[in-house]
Parts: sequence; structure tokens; C-alpha cells
Amino acid sequence: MATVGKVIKCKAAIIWEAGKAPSIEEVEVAPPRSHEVRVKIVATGICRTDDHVVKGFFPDINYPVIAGHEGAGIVESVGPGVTYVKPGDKIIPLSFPQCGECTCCLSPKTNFCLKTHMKHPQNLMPDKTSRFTCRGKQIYHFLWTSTFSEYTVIPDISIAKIDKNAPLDKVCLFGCGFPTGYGAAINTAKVEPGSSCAIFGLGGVGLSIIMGCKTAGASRIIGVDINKDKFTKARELGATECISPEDFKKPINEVLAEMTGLGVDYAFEAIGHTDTEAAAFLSCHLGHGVCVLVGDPPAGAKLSIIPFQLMSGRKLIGCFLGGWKLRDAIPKLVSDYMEKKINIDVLITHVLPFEKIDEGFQLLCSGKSIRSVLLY
Ligand code: COD
Ligand code: ZN
Ligand code: ZN
Repeated sequence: MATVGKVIKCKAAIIWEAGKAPSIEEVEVAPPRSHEVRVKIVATGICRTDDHVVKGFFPDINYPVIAGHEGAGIVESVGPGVTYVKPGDKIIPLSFPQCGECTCCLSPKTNFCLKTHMKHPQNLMPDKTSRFTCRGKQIYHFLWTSTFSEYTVIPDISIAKIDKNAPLDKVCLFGCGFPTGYGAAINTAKVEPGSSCAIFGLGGVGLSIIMGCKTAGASRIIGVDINKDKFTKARELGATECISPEDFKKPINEVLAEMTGLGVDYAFEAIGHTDTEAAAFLSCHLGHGVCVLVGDPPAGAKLSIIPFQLMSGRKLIGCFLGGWKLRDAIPKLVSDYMEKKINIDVLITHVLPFEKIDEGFQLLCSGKSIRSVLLY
């Protein structure tokens, strides 16, 4: 290809400083270095975490930055040492790597790869440099994905190669929202047939948890959200009941306990507030209920629980990106989608041209969208 080895100029959404809306700019994207891949992003979803970057909620993130981590695209070129993909392959950038070699990757018990970008709080590439410049300034990466740029550079350990027939405008949701929720139910909680579940937060992640609970055969699936507009879709996807904490005087955990006898078998928190995390934990059945934390509260937040509630048998666990070892799991989930075993289309409420990214953020913040997909 004519672009191989050259700097590519393309459009990207740059967040120049925390609190400022992303602005569409022309950026220069350098060629991939060793064990890196340059990708043409075709479609990208907007996730709550991207909104947190816009708002400046991550103290470790440097600006100016290109956010975005729920994308899908086509390999443009590969750097030295890359054998996993070749130009023309369809891929999904992974918000978390799977190096396949570290002690965590070698353990079946966790997906927390130790080569994570979290060890590089300066949000640069693994070699501590950036591939993006704009108006003569270095622009920072985000999660090694930066899908809010038409071309982006990604380490090869953070890429999943997918079916060549996969529709990229849909499967971009496999980059975050869907696997995060679905995996929390299937992998982390391991919901059993006949069990009762409560899902706090009915955004894209919470709805994906509902899909996981339904697939696992749960008999009661109770959705909890303060925005009742979310109830219709939740019911469509398998929620048997939906409740708003604002409709009750007593704490929502007491309401759930009354509805179910002594609490639910599995509770999930997909909001990212410590008060709803505590409520989800207390909604679990005394003695054996399991609470799974999925949402990520603001940096520095602390959760307060009474130790005896754990000693008496309730469990409090959490997961990250649904517990999947992403490079292994995402291609299989995409195949399941192609075989119509799972449906993610229902999560896409809006499709917008990339230039309307700001509208996409507004739709998310006003609670009107589940997922907006931006097309380049
Ligand atoms: N009580 C009940 N519902 C509430 C409350 C409340 N106090 N506050 C908000 N809600 C509802 C909102 O109305 C909304 O429907 C829902 O909670 C939240 O949904 P969204 O659309 O804002 O967010 P999602 O579904 O896209 O993502 C939510 C997470 C919190 C799970 C996510 O953003 C997150 O924290 N991720 C970090 C953890 C992780 O795995 N990250 C991977 C990369 S993102
Ligand atoms: Zn690893
Ligand atoms: Zn996300």
C-alpha cells in the first residue's frame, strides 16, 4: 500500500484539556514500530469511560489525548516482529492486552495481563513515545487503542483478529460494552439456571449483563435504574422486573430482599458509584449471595462494608472487561454473533458520522442512547 512506512494524515477527535469537548482535527499518525500495528478504524462506539476522559476523571491521564476504545477496523500496516496479523485483516482493538506470556496470562484464573498499559500511567505506547502529532504537538494515546482517530497505532498484544466477514459497524461493540457485561454474568458470577439476579445500571454494560443472565438460565432478572426509559429495552432483553430506587422510601436493597425472600443469588453493579456498590452487595442473599462489581468508581473512592457480611458467606468480587482473556475470547464472541447466537445490534441506538462525536457524547450523558456508533 502507498501509505506503508509513511506518516498518515487523517481526522481525529482531540481532547485538548480535561473538561473540554473533543475537537475534530487533522492529525499525523506515524508508522508502527516494533510489535505495533497501524489500523484504519472503520467504526467506534462511545462508552462511559470515554466520557470520563472528556470530563477529566482519571488523574493519571495526560492531555491532549485521543480517547476511544470500542472500535473495529482493518490493518493498514504492521511493524517489525508482528506475525499475528497482516495488512487487510479485520481486527478489534483491545482495551486490555493479552501478552500470553506473563504469570497472569498463563493462569486460567485471571485476565489481568501484567503487560497492561496501567503500568504506563503516562498514556504513551509501550516504548514511552507517541505516534500522534497535531499542530506540532505530541498527542497522548488512551488504553493503547485511541479509536477516535481514523488511523491509530496499537501494540500487537492488544489486538484481536476477527472473521473477515464481520460487519465492523456492529462488532465494534465487542471492544468494550458487550463483553464487559456479558462476561461478568457468564465468567465471573457463573450464574446458574433458576437463579435470581439484580442488575444495577441499565446502560450498555448493564443490558449486556442481563443478556448473560438470560443465557445462563436465570429465572428472575431484576433491573434497577433511576431512568425508567431504560426499562423497555431491559425487558426486551430478558429482565423479568424493573424497579427505580426513587419509587421507594426504603433502601433498594431492602426492597430487593422483600421481593426475593432473603435477597438475590447474584447482584451486579454497572454504574460506578460506591453507594450503589454497597446497595448491590447488601441485596445479595444472606449466607451465599454473590455481588460482582463491574462499574469503576472515581479514583480514590473507598467502599465500606461490614466484615461479618463476608464472614457469613456473602461474596464480593469484581471483574474487568468481563474476565475474558480478550485475544482468545473476542474472535469467538464475534463468531457467535455471526452465527446469531448472540445479538448486540439491540445495543446500538444511534449511528452517526464521526464528525458528530459531540452529539454522541450528549446522547450518552442525557441518557437517551445506549450506544452511539460513529462511522468514519
Ligand atoms: N441508581 C440506579 N441507576 C443509576 C444511578 C443510581 N444511583 N446512577 C446512574 N444510574 C444509571 C443510569 O441511568 C444509566 O442507565 C446507567 O446507570 C449507567 O449506564 P451508562 O450508559 O452511563 O454506562 P455504561 O453501561 O456504558 O457503562 C457503565 C460502567 C460503569 C460499567 C463503565 O463505564 C465502567 O465503569 N467501566 C469501568 C470498568 C471496566 O470494565 N472498564 C473497561 C473499559 S470501559
Ligand atoms: Zn500477559
Ligand atoms: Zn468502555
